Amino acid sequence: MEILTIDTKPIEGQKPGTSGLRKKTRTFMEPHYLENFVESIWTGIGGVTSKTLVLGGDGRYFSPEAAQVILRMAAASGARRVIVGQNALLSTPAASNLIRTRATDGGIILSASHNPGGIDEDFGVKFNNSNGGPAAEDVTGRIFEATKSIASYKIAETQNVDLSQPGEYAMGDMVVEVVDPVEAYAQLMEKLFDFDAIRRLISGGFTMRFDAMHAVTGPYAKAILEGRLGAAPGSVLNAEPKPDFGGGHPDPNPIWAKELMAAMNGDTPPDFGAASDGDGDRNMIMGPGLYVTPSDSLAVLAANAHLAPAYAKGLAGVARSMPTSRALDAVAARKGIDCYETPTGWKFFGNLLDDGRITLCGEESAGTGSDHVREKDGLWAVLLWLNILAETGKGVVELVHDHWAEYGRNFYTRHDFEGVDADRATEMFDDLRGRLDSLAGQEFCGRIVERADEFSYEDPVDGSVARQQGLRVMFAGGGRVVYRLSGTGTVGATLRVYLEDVSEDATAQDRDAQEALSDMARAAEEIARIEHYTGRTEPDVRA
Ligand code: VG1
Ligand code: CO
Repeated sequence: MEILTIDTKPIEGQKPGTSGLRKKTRTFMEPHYLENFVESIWTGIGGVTSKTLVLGGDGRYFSPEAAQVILRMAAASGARRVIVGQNALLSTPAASNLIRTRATDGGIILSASHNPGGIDEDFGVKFNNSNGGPAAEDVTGRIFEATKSIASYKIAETQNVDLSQPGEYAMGDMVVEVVDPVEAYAQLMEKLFDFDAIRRLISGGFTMRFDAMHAVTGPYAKAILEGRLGAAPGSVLNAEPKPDFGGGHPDPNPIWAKELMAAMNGDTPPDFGAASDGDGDRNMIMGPGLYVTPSDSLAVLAANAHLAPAYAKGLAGVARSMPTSRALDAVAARKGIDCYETPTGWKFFGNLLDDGRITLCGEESAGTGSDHVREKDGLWAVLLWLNILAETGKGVVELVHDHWAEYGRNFYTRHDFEGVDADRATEMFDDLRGRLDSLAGQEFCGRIVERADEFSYEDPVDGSVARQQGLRVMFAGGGRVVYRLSGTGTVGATLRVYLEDVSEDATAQDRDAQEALSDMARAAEEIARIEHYTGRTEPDVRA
């Protein structure tokens, strides 16, 4: 095996965002683009010599080729072993689990998550630490610095490794270990939850539909829901992972999970509906005729997690990303446990989980997880829901309505304005940032602003500080508007406007969230002048 040293030059824009580096697939396919970034990862983590890594991803277009490049670069730089999911497939939580249980030095995940796949769509590369979680900001910062000064990279000249069969293969001195992507993950789930109780629920006639959206969770859901738990064959839809996700957005929300929405809102809906995203870390939960917002789902899970064996002792604490609704805070207050508020992105939960401060955490963007891995975990959330339904004997709708009756209801929605002009979006933020201090006391659409600020976060474990994590406007009476720019998009800028209002009105249960938040949406427009800066009057997505 010959090791080549290839001369290269820095490529602009290789700055990891909310969750790794995401770009158009064609950008990743340009000469040296992937190689520069991978070599910079090696630099950012202090080299890979003698290290063991995990490698896998959501199977999107260009993944097989990228996996071979990464293997050849790992071998060239002296890695000891790389554990790869069969056909380079691993869901993000399964990768996190392998990184942890095999005591490795970290891993590389090939995914752009919920973004579409294909040669004209998106690709992504993310490095996770030895704790199984996304690299923290100091590491991504070092990786980015390395991309700006790279002059060469090392790559082995050798045959591709056959990744289609489990087994061990040699690449020079490095071992490539190809593993079944599902097995270890399924075993972990079986340890956390009461599979017998869920099996009894299902054999008693409880029906479900899980939409894998042609993405990575298909094989996991088939093996666990249909295989181990006995859900009827065909309960898992779109179960075969495809490089272009069947041409859809593998994003589990009411807009993109159309088939599931139709089934759950139809005449004979199953008892439970769920979906996951491209890389299997997000979840969407539905009951007959009811979409459970991710923020509500997080709160319901926190309130009831003790019904599952893994959490029977209770939760050490909980956390949510700042824009996530404060429904979780009400549960934490009742339980007398800490509730942390972190910036958007799973990397900020890592220290809290490692330090034992929290057991459960989540984001409004359909991510929920616990200390079992260091990523959000779509199927885990589905199984925890099923475990809770089995224990309580309640249906989804009843459980959610009971929750609102007990804790109050937080109306919540996120409005996304996609592909807006990045410079104009920055101007909008600069303008609003400059006016934050003057907003208190002003009235917008009948609401009085109590306080407004820009969120920054000091990590209580290592003291690191993350600034400029979203502009917040808090109203008297508990309403809130948050503005953020996405760090995962690949075209222009995506403006996210998060709207929340609190209701203690028990009759609010049937109220539509969009309608309940319509004056908040108008206030959000008035405060930030969204139309003036972006030209948009309507969001592209109301999640
Ligand atoms: C989005 C979500 C964020 C999530 C991130 C990665 O980030 O808002 O909550 O952690 O995607 O999720 P942004 O910066 O676009 O708002 V995934 O499923 O892409 O790994
Ligand atoms: Co994802």
